[in-house]
Amino acid sequence: MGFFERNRDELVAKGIDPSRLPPGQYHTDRFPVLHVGDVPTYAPGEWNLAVTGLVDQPFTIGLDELKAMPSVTLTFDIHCVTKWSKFDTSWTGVRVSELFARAGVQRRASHVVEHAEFGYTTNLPLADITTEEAIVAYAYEGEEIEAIHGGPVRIVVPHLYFWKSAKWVRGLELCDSDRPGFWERNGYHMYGDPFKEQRHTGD
Ligand SMILES: Nc1nc2c(c(=O)[nH]1)N[C@H]1C(S)=C(S)[C@@H](COP(=O)(O)O)O[C@H]1N2
Ligand SMILES: [Mo]
Repeated sequence: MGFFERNRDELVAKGIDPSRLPPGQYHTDRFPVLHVGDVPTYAPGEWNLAVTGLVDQPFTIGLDELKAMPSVTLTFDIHCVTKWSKFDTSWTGVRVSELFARAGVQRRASHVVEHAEFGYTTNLPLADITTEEAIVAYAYEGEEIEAIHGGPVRIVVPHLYFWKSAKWVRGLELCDSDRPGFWERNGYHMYGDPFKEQRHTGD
């Protein structure tokens, strides 16, 4: 029996529904760290997030103001395209839809580009970043997010591969077309549904 089958059997043995594991993935209890480039550090008060593009009122929000907004704590399974999945991760933050409501999304906006530190970007349809589960997260398991995992603030969009969840997010740009981000220009899928194994362009 191969690694992936054994890994799936482990889930069953633990009483966890194996259908939570997308095809071609294995589960791990570890929390791997994955990114290109450096981990940024911020002086207190330095981090902020800009909501721009096809909105009526573009704005920039700091960390204190973000934390003062209505928050949710939600538990998700996350799936990285490099084949690890981690179950029951808990994140606290503000729904992206709350931020967009404040900005007033224009009718022709159809997609969003997440802009992160050092030029990392990723794209997704507006509908996918405005679900009940898509959040601008500032806590992981009740604690501040560690810098290596995207702290102080990252996006979490759990239903897509985890590269769609920008760490160190600094901007959300509303667009009227689907513009490929960093990995999408480098061969990854424009949408990235883990249950359809949309890893690469053309999958
Ligand atoms: N800014 C930024 N965000 C990023 C990445 C990156 O390289 N830079 N990598 C993505 C990928 S491929 C994954 S799997 C997750 C990894 O998050 P983690 O390191 O907290 O596990 O971050 C995503 N967000
Ligand atoms: Mo990833």
